[in-house]
Amino acid sequence: MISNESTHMTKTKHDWTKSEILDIYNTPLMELLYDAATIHRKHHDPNTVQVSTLLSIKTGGCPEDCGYCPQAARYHTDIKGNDLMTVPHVKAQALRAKASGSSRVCMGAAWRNVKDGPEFDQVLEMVRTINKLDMEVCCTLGMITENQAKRLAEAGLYAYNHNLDTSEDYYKDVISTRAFQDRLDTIDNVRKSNVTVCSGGIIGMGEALEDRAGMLVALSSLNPQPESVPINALVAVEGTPMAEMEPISIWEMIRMVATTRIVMPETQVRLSAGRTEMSREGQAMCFFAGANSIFAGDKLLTTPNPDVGEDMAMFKLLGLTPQKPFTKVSQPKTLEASESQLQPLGEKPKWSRPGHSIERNETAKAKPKPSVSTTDL
Ligand code: SAM
Ligand code: DTB
Ligand code: SF4
Repeated sequence: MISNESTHMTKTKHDWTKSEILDIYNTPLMELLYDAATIHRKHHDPNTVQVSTLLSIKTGGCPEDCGYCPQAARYHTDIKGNDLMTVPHVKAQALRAKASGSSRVCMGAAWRNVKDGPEFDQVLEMVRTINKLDMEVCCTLGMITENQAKRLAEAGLYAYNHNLDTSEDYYKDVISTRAFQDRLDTIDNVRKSNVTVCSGGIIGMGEALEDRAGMLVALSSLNPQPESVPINALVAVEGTPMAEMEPISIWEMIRMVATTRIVMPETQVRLSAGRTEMSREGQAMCFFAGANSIFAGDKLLTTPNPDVGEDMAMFKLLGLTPQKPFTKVSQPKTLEASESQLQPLGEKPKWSRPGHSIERNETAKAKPKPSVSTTDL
């Protein structure tokens, strides 16, 4: 049982311990749901869900070794890569997303980090274009410096997504090409601008419950806590090191959402990747447990997501309404490139490259790409 003191607390707590979080996660389900729903109602309208559309503006060919990711060049997946999208293409996609009820466009690029130059300038123009459509704009472009975060802010960026992914301990078993601290540093750089922070992680990568709790310790200790926390279920993609992972059960997702809601009462908790495997009943329990955001559209970045019509039918059934843009934080102003106060610094930040060996990642890298059999032709 969560004490009354914490259930009715108004001041956000930043010093949750792993054992406190594990106790919450393992609370008998009916009590956990009741506690999470009570906290949810104190801070949010329980009938409103924020809807974001993902857009992969640069797909595949990434130099990193994230063990879950189909876009890492070193693994042999079926992803069709593409160069950076044009601004008119992005605008057309954003208009489609707006017409289908999304309040936010989240643009993802398969980059390790942002480099100053024409491609980043093009992304800044995408941000200006979408903000002028009166939609919230989010980017997830890998690691960024303070100057780059501030330039995105000037262009009108609403949120920057950079996930911690898992606990600091388990992180070493997932990625070797950058360290957990680099992620914290990027979040810190975003915080130095007035862009909101979106950071969460993935469950179902073979981590222990302690790792799920450890990730929530790290996220909830950020001050301020992230405005948005995506909880993804691993999408196990053929060719990645995690292709054979056992899928999580819906109960694990419900518990993870409820625990996130309790330790981060004000954040928007996003029921992210993995919804194609969830029933409407399962998703309804996640919304009851405090999830109040989803990705809509039939594709995440490279993998399938439920059809938007099906999602809207689910909303109708549950009496849920899509959240209007800029409900939580007001719309940023867009400065045109010609009015910018900030110059590209051409920095060469010292992001780390731990480079230790992760057996699962090495094995997936060494596997030959499955050749197309002649009988398939
Ligand atoms: N390259 C940038 C980066 O890594 O920060 C941005 C894009 S990256 C695809 C954004 C996030 O998507 C990752 O941090 C991870 O949490 C999530 N993600 C990637 N592949 C996934 C998968 N197979 N299942 C679930 N989530 C995934
Ligand atoms: C997040 O936490 N999940 C989204 C978004 N932020 C960028 C990405 C999910 C990607 C799932 C695998 C894919 O479609 O490639
Ligand atoms: Fe690259 Fe991002 Fe995928 Fe990692 S998660 S391999 S950085 S696209």
